[in-house]
Amino acid sequence: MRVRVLHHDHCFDGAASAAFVTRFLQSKFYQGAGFVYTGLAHRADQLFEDGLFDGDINVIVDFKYATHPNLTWWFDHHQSAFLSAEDAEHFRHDKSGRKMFDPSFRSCTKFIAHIAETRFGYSAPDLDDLVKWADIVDGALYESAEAAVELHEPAMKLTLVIEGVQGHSLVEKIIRAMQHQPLSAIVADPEIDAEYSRLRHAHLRNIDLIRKTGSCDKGVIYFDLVDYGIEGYNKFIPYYLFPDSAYTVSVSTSSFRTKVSVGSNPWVREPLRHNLASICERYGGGGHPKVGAISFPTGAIADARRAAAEIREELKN
Ligand SMILES: [Mn+2]
Repeated sequence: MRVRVLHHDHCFDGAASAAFVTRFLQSKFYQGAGFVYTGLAHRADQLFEDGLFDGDINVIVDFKYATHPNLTWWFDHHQSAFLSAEDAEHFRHDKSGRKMFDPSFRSCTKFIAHIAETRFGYSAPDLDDLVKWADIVDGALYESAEAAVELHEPAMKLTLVIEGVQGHSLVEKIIRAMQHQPLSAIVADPEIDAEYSRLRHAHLRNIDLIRKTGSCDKGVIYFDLVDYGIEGYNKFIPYYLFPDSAYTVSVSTSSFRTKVSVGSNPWVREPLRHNLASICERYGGGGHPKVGAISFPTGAIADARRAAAEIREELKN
């Protein structure tokens, strides 16, 4: 038997969710099954191709709902979990008891751990540290912007690798390692350590680049990385550089999308006035109340910049 796990790609919580759900399903439902992993990214065109659901069992974690009849399990915690009102309606009529959604959880990993324990009597104490760090990383619960940017903890090093590495094979290696190894052992793996060293240089360069291209007006940071061909950057760099800011809006582009990223400063004291997922949803994007994004086709840079400019103005109020 083959279990296909579709997870949010290049995301620590997405990888940790895939690792945790594997342990849970292997132990409680599918002993001896082979688990295979596919990373999913938000993009402007079709999100789910039919061929994705090719396992005997198909699981989505930390990513949008799919109405595909071959979808067996689904766990998500994004406010924007449904592509359409029809999808949300489809979910409400689900009778399987295996489609789970709770946007009040900061990480999907913790949500899966909670459901596994409370509904299925499954717990994995050796994964407590993994669950704890997924919550810190996805919930932005770092004590400071310095702690989020300076990469001392193994989980932060792994986050840099997972978010920055090209392709899926190293992410898959990490997902498999997360099921049985402590994070400190995973970062010590020579292949992962080599990628970390490479990406750390890029990270330091990104800090310089955002310092150079970024500006902050009325609490809103803005920068545009389109000309530099950089899509991925540690999302806390802007608050490290502009500690008095409340929001960030940025434009970047990669091989498969042009992206507007919208974030909020986790260390700001005043309550935030805007729901960023709702703002992004108006432009066809989504996310969480405190962080969201919009994907455009690669060539639609002018559209992306226009949306970014509008959102920037809206957030200044
Ligand atoms: Mn998540």
